[in-house]
Amino acid sequence: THKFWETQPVGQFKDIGDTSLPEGPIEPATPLSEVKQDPYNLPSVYEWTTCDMASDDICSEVYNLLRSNYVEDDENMFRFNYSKEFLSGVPARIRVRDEVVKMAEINFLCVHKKLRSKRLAPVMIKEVTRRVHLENIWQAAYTAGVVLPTPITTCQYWHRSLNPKKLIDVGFSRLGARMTMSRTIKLYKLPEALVTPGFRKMELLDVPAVTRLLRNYLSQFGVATDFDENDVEHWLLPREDVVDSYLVESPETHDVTDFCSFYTLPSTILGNPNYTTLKAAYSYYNVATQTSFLQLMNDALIVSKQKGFDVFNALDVMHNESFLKELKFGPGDGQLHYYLYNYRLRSALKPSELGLVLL
Ligand code: NHW
Ligand code: EN5
Repeated sequence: THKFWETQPVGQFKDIGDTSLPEGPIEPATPLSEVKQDPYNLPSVYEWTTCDMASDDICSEVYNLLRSNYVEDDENMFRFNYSKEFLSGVPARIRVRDEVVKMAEINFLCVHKKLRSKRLAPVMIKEVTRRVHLENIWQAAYTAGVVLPTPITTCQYWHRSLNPKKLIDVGFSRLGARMTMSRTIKLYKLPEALVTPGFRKMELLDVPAVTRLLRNYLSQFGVATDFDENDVEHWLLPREDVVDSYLVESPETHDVTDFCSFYTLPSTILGNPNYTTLKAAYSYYNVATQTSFLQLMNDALIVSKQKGFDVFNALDVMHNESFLKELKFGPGDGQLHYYLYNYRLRSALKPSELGLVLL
């Protein structure tokens, strides 16, 4: 049972399959004057602080909390180590079917390891909900590795080894049956040179063309980000050690025909004497119209290998299934569940019907 989540405006397990329930907001918006004006009570000795992420000292405190206490894999071998650039919150527009909804993207919920299982998380979630309501936003999107009431879809993580020797040394992957290290290294070897003519890094002047390409691509998915040019500039313009974006500019017409991107999310390797950091690239948004998806993503693998990533990760969202197996990705031991707060879908989506990637 879910004593907290049962009280929240989210799809409930008991309602799965009940097609009489309407699609859309579960609770209506209320006048802002009716939103609770003061913060929720915390157990004594605790107090709320609003983190000014523009302050280097405060940003470092948040970064250090997460570096030591944020998400680990099920065997506690790796812990996400998001860089400071990721630690800001911005509103988003997410389209559900034909409706574009203003939402908060909730991320980086974290309770210090020593303060776990004291029901602090429900208070934090209620407080962030209250603060989002005061911004006149009534829906949210979030992902988690745990099952909560109730996923709009459940995605599988896939992993493409770029540096198989290190991945095996640190326990991220294992030597396959009847495989030697040298055969494994050969299996995952990538060419030095890129394949696609006109493949280049995205630049500021590409924002309008990339926005058009992405908006057109994302329009086919049941739930998707509604990107405008400002969003594309913020989320997709290349930033060293944060996000990498590449596109294909037709050598003849100079049209931007294809796009691929990935973000940088290292993990701390816990308790290994030889290595401290696993450098991982995560597939972000990709669009192929003139180049085959396979060739486009193969070029993305080549550049990520050149940039020193150990592994390239992807979810089975959008059309990613079409390249995962052929490009030698293998399924991981983790899943990612997607959720909406205060918005009911009539039925769950397939991962391939989802056009949304949260960092
Ligand atoms: S998912 C990553 C979340 N963070 C981590 O996993 C870091 C390591 N773990 C921790 O820090 C990305 C703690 O274990 C946390 C729970 C804090 C996770 N989402 O305090 P208690 C995100 O950041 C429920 C939601 O005793 P704890 C997305 C759990 O089911 N709920 O546990 C965040 C139970 O409720 P139940 C989660 O271990 C989205 C209750 O918390 C959860 O000390 C947030 C237990 O609380 C999770 N990941 O702390 C929701 N994990 O009903 C946003 C556990 O089952 C909603 N729980 O009894 C939208 C808000 C905005 C709306 C605006 C309109
Ligand atoms: C919110 N934005 O479990 C995120 N990762 O598979 C919060 N496994 O890396 C939610 N256990 O399978 C995050 N190697 C939920 C995910 C939490 C982190 C997590 C998984 C995803 C992961 C790795 C390492 C497992 C270590 C032991 C994994 C196998 C790789 C292998 C490579 C060769 C081909 C087959 C697969």
